[in-house]
Amino acid sequence: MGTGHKDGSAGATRQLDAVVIGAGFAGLCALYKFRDVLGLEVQVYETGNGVGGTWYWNRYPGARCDSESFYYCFSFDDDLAQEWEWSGKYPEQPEIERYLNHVADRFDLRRDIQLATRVTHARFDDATNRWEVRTEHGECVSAQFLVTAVGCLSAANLPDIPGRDSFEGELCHTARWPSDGIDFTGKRVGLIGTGSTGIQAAPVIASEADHLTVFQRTPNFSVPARHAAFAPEDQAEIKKDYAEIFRLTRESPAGFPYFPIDRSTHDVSADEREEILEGLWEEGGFKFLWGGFNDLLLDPAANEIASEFVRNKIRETVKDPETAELLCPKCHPYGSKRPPIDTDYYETFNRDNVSLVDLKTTPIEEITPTGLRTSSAEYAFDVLVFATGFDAMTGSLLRIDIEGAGGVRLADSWAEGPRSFLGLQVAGFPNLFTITGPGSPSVLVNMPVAIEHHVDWIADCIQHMQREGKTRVETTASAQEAWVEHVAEVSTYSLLGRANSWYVGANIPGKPRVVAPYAGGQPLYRERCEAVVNSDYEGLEFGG
Ligand code: NA7
Repeated sequence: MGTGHKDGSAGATRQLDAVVIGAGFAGLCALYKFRDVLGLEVQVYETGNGVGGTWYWNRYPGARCDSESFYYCFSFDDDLAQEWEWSGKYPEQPEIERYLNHVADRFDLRRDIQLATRVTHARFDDATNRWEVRTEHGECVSAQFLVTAVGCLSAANLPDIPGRDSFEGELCHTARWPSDGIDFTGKRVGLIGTGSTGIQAAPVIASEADHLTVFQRTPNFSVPARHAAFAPEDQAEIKKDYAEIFRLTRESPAGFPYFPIDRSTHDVSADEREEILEGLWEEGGFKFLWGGFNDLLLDPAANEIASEFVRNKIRETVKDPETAELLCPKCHPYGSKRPPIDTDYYETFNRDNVSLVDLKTTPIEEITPTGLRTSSAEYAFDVLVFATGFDAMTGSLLRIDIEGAGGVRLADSWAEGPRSFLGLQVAGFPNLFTITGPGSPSVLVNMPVAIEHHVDWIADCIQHMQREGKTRVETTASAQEAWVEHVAEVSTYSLLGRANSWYVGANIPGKPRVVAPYAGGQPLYRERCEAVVNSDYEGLEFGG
């Protein structure tokens, strides 16, 4: 750390109102709101060479959104919603990246976004109530507010498998995909990981490669997406209803323009149940989780019925019974890991050029210069694809060295797991706001909806400070403690804690096991956020 840093903000070249870290959905939305609505001077820093966040980085083959396009987008500007044309139900990565670039251009956001710039340090100065923010290029700026828009699934997890760096072919993590792609033609490809990403990528890679070997540690329950292109009349219909669609996304539990059906699995006969599940399977998408019954994530017996339905679909689809059985999840309830949706995933295992390796019985021992060795066999590959996920929820925040009041580091504050008030503020870190931070519904809600809510809440808080002439805002330790307890309690009512998933940090060796997102649903969460505002910000202390 240079002397400028030790001297507080003396080394800062610019005095800003806010620094926003990240230029994905959250960063773009925050810049628009803080700069163009609040009139603040804002600088956005983004590691990537382009805007888009998740949709800039995840350019692997088959990358698609799992939420439907017409509500996986911004609602803050009517004209934007009316003029953008989505091509179909589940857009592929390039289309969403184009949308976010369009947003950046349409609102003239680029002039305040510095690309290819990672924020490395942020230090709160108690004397000035300002953040000193440093980048990898050695720049230093001072800002009253630090707003993280770093994404919940941004810190790629590249497992430290022995011999990893000795591989002489092409090795790539799906979230760090080369911009000019990888040509799989005639190649032998190894794919590690069968989460949403591996499940989207496998069918596309298999259609191009000479041979694809999928290495599966935990099988997943996947439901068909049933992607379809929009006809012009679909677009017109959506646009006519946009106000109502966006209202529903704000009011429904998961940020979709639909409310879950209020019916228990046990309210209907076995035949009716089968018919309902069959209908949802045909319709495709996330609706399978909440469109038939209200208890799949609450009642293990109800969940087992839906789980077995999916297993039977896998057994019907995959011709080789041994492969089918390996693909059937048996150790976690459906939905306790983030449920993937797919296009021809299980069908892919009927291809002659695809094989499945079960890492539970034959774990990877090392990566070799020519491929990979498990406890039972050696495999030769030209390309190794890591679809091994992310250090979710906290990884992208903790990769920045954030030092709060009194020199306390965020990494130390969160050594036992993330702690926050509403997932928006952290005790001991004044003037820091975390968009979709741990402890907020975030990944359990359609992300753009969760993001817009947070950006609005933060903007209201900043306006409140401006009105009151305050320069410092901080959550109290007791408000944070109460929220952390509430988040933990709510999580016990759902089956979310029952799987070794990234929701609980179990995919990262040594990470404390905590259900990081708030599982109480959007309505309850928004009510709590609103109650804080209406009680003159009970739980926050203002100063300066
Ligand atoms: P996920 O859902 O975390 O999936 C990662 C996959 O990689 C999963 O199958 C893991 O097995 C597997 N994995 C992770 N580490 C290893 C090692 N060391 N060895 C073998 N296999 C491993 O990440 P995705 O990118 O698919 O999806 C992330 C989210 O993005 C998704 O949920 C959506 O919200 C969008 P495991 O299950 O841990 O046994």
